[in-house]
Amino acid sequence: MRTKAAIIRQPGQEAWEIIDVDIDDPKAGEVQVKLAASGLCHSDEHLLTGDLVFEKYPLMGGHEGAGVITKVGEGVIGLEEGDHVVLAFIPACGVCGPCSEGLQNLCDNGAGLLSGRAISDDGYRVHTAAGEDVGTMCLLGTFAPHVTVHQSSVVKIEKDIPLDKAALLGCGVATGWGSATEIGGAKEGEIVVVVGIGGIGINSVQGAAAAGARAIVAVDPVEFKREKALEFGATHTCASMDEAMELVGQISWGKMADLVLLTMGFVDGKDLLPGLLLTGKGRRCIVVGLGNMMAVDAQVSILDLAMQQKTLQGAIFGGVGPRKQVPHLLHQYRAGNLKLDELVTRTYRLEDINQGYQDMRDGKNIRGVIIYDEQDW
Ligand code: CXF
Ligand code: ZN
Repeated sequence: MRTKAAIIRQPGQEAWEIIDVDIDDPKAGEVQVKLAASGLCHSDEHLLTGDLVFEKYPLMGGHEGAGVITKVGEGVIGLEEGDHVVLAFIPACGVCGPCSEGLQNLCDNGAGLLSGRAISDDGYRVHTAAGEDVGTMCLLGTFAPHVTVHQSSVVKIEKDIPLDKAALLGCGVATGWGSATEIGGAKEGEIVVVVGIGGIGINSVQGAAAAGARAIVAVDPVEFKREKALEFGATHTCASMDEAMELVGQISWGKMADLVLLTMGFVDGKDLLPGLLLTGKGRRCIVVGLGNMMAVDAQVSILDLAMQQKTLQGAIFGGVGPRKQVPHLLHQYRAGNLKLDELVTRTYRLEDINQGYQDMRDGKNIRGVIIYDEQDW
């Protein structure tokens, strides 16, 4: 079928371009989904800046979304037409080594995340524009009202959950919450510092609050984001890591934080040094955000890291597989322990995607969301 999509033709392109795209019917293991919404994550902005470079262009952006299954390919298990689903940026095949060990967020199919290729026998040939293969962001390409995706990327959800909110579980909510609660292991009574309050950091704040942290210090240069963090459970705010250094020193009586989460939209190698200095002896500093994909330099005091027995760790999708974490978080939403409605600052039509990204750059959004409706389908 023919649909439209926001794509870029090359890394470093200034703006998203809306073009017509033809979508194949689902082949074995795939489903076609009519999307209700897609979140605007900072990682798609990395495509524009060229900090993330894929193998295949043109490339459809978008890697968190939710919608309704419209077609089902052969051999698909546990999904049928009419099912409501979240599209998660991490695939989980269920049978590879990491999946079998319960590490679904590290599924071997994730190897293709940054390729643009689809998980199918013939690679790219799922979406085409004027006969030419089109790649997809993280096996999804949710900046389109219809997509054909592999079942590994699809999580069935209950039908009473509003799809425009469920969409956020495909990346930001699961990543932010799990990085605090699972990878970071935030516990009752701890001091947690979250650096960067966007669609991921804000969910680390609410995860840390749910875990019972006694102090949650939200660090962001943008005042609006600091105020939002307070609504999501932060107890203190600072404009910079330098400022946080003094505050965390005071509230911890010099012991510093139990957990530091680097959730900025762009993490620079130089950010590790202050991140680790904010981290207490024997405590944990987690890198959640991305920087330039080729960057290898980082500033770390080896002496401090070794002598103070600190842990420096990465995190992907909050450390939990999407088929476990998405339903879990939706139960938390129903129980009133997870704010989703309040995460959405502004909504946009696909045609206004560049405004959405400008608002992100201007610090106006916690999460901007593209909404699809009859006009798009
Ligand atoms: C990223 C992880 C690397 C691929 C793009 C998505 N995660 C969150 O935005
Ligand atoms: Zn994302």
